[in-house]
Amino acid sequence: VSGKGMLFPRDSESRESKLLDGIWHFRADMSSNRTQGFAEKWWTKSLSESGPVIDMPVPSSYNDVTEEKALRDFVGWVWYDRQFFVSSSWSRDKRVVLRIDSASYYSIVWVNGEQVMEHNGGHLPFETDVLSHLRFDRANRVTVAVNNTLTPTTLPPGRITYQTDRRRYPKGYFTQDYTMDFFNYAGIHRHVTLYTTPTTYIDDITILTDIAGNKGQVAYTIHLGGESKSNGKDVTISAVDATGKVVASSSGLSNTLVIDNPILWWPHGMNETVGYQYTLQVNCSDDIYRQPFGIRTVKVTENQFFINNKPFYCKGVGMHEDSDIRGKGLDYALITKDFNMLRWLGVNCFRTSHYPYAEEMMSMADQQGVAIIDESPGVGIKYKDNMGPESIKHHKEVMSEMIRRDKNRPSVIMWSVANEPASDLPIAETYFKAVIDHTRDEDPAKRPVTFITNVMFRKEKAIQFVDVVCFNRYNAWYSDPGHLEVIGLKLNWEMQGIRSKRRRPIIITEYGAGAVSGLHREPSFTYTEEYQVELLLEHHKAFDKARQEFLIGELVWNFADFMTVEGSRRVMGNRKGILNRQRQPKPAAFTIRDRYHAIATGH
Ligand code: BDP
Repeated sequence: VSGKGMLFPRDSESRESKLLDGIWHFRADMSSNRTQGFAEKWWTKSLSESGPVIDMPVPSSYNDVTEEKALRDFVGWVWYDRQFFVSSSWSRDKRVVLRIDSASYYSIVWVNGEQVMEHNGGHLPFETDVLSHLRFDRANRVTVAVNNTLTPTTLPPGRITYQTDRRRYPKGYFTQDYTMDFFNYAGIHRHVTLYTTPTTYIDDITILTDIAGNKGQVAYTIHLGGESKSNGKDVTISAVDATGKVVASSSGLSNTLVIDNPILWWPHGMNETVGYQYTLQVNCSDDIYRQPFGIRTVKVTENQFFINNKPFYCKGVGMHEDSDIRGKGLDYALITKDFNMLRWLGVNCFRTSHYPYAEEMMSMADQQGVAIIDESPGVGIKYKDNMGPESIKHHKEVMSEMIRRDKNRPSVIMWSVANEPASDLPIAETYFKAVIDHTRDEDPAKRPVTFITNVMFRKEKAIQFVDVVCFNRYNAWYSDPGHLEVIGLKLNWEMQGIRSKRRRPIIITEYGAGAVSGLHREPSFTYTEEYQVELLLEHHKAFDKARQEFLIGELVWNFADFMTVEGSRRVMGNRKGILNRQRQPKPAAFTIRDRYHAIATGH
């Protein structure tokens, strides 16, 4: 992995890109130990020469595109390859970078039979300069091997269990066990891109904004990559507004621009302007890069969350990257529909439960003024062996990668390092102190940091480190199912308890009930559409009381139904969506919509 930066590939006068999306050749290594591909060196020739291949779309999860159960539930190495050409104009005075925006989870990449990259972890990009491996006079081949096996030290963690009792289990019977509640979709989930930069190039840009009176302060730092020993004298910077007008300019690798009477970045519903962004145009002798940014501040006190010094109340949803056929594969139609539904619902905030989402989604949030609690893939950290030194090291690396990718985004108002870990275990104290401290150190903007707990406050060992307490609770669903009358009592008791332990604002990051579209019963009953509505309404009463004091947000679980592992607890996936998996509303969507449109924020 080259350089320090991970700027999103953007074309400019000095940069060109080529998407390698499309139909690739694909083979899952079905050998019993899943290592035939390595023994036979499948990367040395095209996959179609070393055995049978099938068509596989990129980007997409591979699980749901065929009729094979063995592939849907596959655990181990799968292999992808394709050919591509590069124009000879790319052979001179350039870097040619190969970038994969997300492959789940462990990837090795070869170009023309030479290994160029290895990356541990899904949901985050990795890239390297491949120029020296390219051929300009004939076809090139890129081969990607991806392994979805979860181990105690991956994020998310999991483990493989072998059933050895031959009297009861067939030979070779094993399962991939994990505690996270979503299907372990795998494959090349986002774009594969080749892009050029000059040899001396803009490697990284960091932008920090502040507001002083009627001035917006924009502090920037540029990191250049490549041979040149440039001291930055040839670097010029301009801040451009949405109409294309230059509003401030400067030079050098780091400096502060001042914008008079700036238009601030606001989430939806707090101001007439929403999601306003400027562009920082960076020119160095050969390279040009345009980085969008928003001017806004974020601050947390004992009871409140402020954006631009106005109190912010999060009207939110928990989400998933999940849909029919493509699983977790990036899809422009899907994310555009999702943002249209978010606006229709009146949502001003979501959590990237339970992993970093595609940059295309993050950019839509920046533009549309949707605030984001940016969550890492730290989900399912349930056992002691998920919290040892090796896990801490990996979790820190993942946080660094996330921050490197998302640090300039105005939509990101807080980092979440994990969802529902076993934060009652003694080891959790060391673990979360290390990961949370590291996250604070790494974020140049020093955003608030949290993790989401579901542990009872009395047993909680890690909320002492968070800036905002976020908790998930399924009153009248997992506990006391059918008993809506307990919701208010239990929530109040619990929030008071949390406050006595950690005096910070609270966000309820999950609450909800499963409802299968079309199931009805009067009086209501669990899993009917009526029950879901009644459960939400009962929560809202309790929220409205706490909102006067320290409750700064509510996120209903979930935006839409999503796929989970096969099992007796789930009816073809998790049905807590207020939309079904095809993004059509259940009655609960109207309940949330009425509420979110009625709650004014920031005025
Ligand atoms: C919480 C998890 C979430 C699940 C949800 C549920 O954070 O991922 O989907 O419960 O059970 O424990 O619906």
